[in-house]
Parts: sequence; structure tokens; C-alpha cells
Amino acid sequence: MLARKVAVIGVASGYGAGDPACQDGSDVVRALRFLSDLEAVDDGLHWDEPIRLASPHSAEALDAVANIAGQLADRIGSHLRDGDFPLVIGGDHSCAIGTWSGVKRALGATKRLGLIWIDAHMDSHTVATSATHHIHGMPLASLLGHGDPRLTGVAGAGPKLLPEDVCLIGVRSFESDEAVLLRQLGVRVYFMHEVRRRGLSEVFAEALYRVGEHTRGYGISIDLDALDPTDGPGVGTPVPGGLLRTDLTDALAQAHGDQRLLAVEIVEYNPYRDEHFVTARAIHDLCQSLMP
Ligand SMILES: [Mn+2]
Repeated sequence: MLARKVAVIGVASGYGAGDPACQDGSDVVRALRFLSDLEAVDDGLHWDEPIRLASPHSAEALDAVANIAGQLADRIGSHLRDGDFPLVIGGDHSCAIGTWSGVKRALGATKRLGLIWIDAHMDSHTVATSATHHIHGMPLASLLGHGDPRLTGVAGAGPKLLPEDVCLIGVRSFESDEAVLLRQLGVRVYFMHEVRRRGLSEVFAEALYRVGEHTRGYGISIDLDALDPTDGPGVGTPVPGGLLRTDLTDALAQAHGDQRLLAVEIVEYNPYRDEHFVTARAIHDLCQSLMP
């Protein structure tokens, strides 16, 4: 992130989640000043106005998510044009449709975008395969061009990512339809058992190479449920056996200062399920590891 102003964009939306409480996540991080030391330094981070649904009463979840994603994609585009580094704080993970569609549109049609997706889940359902219809289980499929056109069409029709430019890290809870889709597409998934065997540092280095090999730049999407619940209890769907906060911050440091890193998002913070703000502190540490 060196030499770029970090623009923090809170997304006050839980429309894609079963429990909508993560809509308050970014507001809590901001109001309780968990990032205040990173705001205070020279060229530190600056909070943007949060993204909210304009008319909440009128919307079906899918329309609400599409509206939020459209707003977010526009905001991302304007920050990238200004030379800023966008740091998105969710909100549920469906905001990823907006973040990465916005980055892709800013790159232009001919340039490829890479993405490291750090998550306990695959988030690769479509409306057709999802039992819950929760849209935060669909953003990666949408970005790969699969699913409802209201989601795949954010910031322009068509896939925003090519399968070979995407890696998932930390997966340990998924349904077979998602696994089949990712396997058919050829997306590289680093399951938790591989992360444990090889170490996160080695896996992350390999993922960085993959998402950067054929692309103009890459992003990192962090679902806090990738963390082990001991380090990140404040999420909607905790899954045991996850990443340790210190391992993740160490790994992210590999991307520190890399000009090809185009944006980062950190999502699914549910402040009401947090314990002694350990998850809010994890958000701080993740942001700090990426700061100049
Ligand atoms: Mn997720």
C-alpha cells in the first residue's frame, strides 16, 4: 500500500447473511476507534462515508445486495481513479461482488484481475444450488460468472475473474455443489488440511504467485470466519480448526508494499458475537500488516 492513501469503506449491509447483525460491524470498528493508531500516522487510513442501502423497506435481499454492490463498485472505481488504496470493511461477504467487480471495471476489459479468497467456506453457490439462499454464500460464483444476472451483472455483464487467477485459502466447510463447480472450473483451493501440513506462509506465497502470474494486479478478500473461533469468535458462521491470527498477519506481510495489490476487504464482523473485542483487534492487526 506504499504511497497510496488508504480509503476505508464500511459496508453497512447484512442483507446477504442469515443473521444480518454484521451490518453494524464496520460502524462498530469505526465508532470504537479500533483503527485509531493507523488513522493517526502520516499517510494513514481515512474513513469514507459508509455504503448503505438507499431505501431499505423496498428491497428483496437479492435486489438489496445488488444495489449495495453497485454502489460499492462505483465507490471503488472513483478511489482507484484517484490513486487511493480501497480497504473495504463489511458487512457480509456478498459485498465482495461490488468490491471486485469495481476493481475489474477499473482495470478494463483486457486486463485480468487475480484474487486470494481467505475463508472457511467456498461462497460458490448459485441461487439454484443454495439451500438457504443466503447471498453471502454466492459471491465467488457470481464473480466467476455463475448465478443470478443481477449479481453477475454488477459493474458490467460477464465474469470478473478467470478461474486460474483465483485461489481459496482456509476452506473447511462447504457443500458438494460448490466443490463441484470450483473443481470443474479449475479453481485452486487450499483446504485447511493442506494449510496445516505445509504452513500458511508457504501456501500464501504460492497463492500470491498464482494470482499474479497472468494478471495486471490482484486483491485479497478476507472472511473473518477463516480465523479459528478462538481468534475470531465475532462472525456469523464460526467453524473450528481455522487460521491463527498471527499466522495470517505474518502471511499478509508478504504482500506488504506490493504495488500490484489493488484492494483488500475484511468482512463478516459480527460485533454482538465478539468476545472481549478479540475479533475487532484481529481486524486491526490484519489492517496493520498491510499498512505502509
Ligand atoms: Mn465468506
